[in-house]
Amino acid sequence: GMLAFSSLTVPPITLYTHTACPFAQRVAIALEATGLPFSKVEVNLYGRGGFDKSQLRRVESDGGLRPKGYIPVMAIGDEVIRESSTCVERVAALSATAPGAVSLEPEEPQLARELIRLCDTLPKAPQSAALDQLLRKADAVLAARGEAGYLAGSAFSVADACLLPFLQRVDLPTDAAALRGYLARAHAMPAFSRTVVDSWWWWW
Ligand SMILES: N[C@@H](CCC(=O)N[C@@H](CS)C(=O)NCC(=O)O)C(=O)O
Repeated sequence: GMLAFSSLTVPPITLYTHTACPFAQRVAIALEATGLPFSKVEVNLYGRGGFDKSQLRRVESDGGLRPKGYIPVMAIGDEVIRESSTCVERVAALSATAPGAVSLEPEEPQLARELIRLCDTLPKAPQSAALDQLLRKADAVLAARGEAGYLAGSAFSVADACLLPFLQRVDLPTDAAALRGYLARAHAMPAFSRTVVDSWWWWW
């Protein structure tokens, strides 16, 4: 029936993005890590011409959303969604059922949710008590897992996809050895390194 069919096929995925945006980068990392095929549309956020905000707003309204003109926006066939952590969760749900996809579902969902929430509520500043708390927490979690662990278990998950763009942009505490080791390992992973560019926006 329809259900069996839809769980075996994933409609075309398009990510409306900008290389410099940490939120869009979350979704790009998640998609890369699953191995699901997707295409990217680079949005000309602050100018006119090319695929600019007016076109992005049209994608949003065609998908039944009140247009905001923010990236990331993700289309899965006719379904249009936004908010980076929601998009990453949706990619994880797809990854759990699509044949051949690498699953991004976390082994420790509660911890994943907590880390993502801490990251989503960071103040827009390069340094803050909240950021320090997140970095300490991530370092402690990774230290307890040993050399090969990830943020929410022994495998790469939604938590890694959501936190890495931010971990990449901040100064890590000198004594956060586990976190530093983790970031070095992440840079060696194509799913992350493909999304890392020379010049990026650090604010959020
Ligand atoms: N809460 C949103 C934040 C997305 C966001 O802030 N995107 C920025 C780029 S990094 C944007 O599209 N800004 C458009 C603008 O400032 O007009 C999410 O998680 O997706």
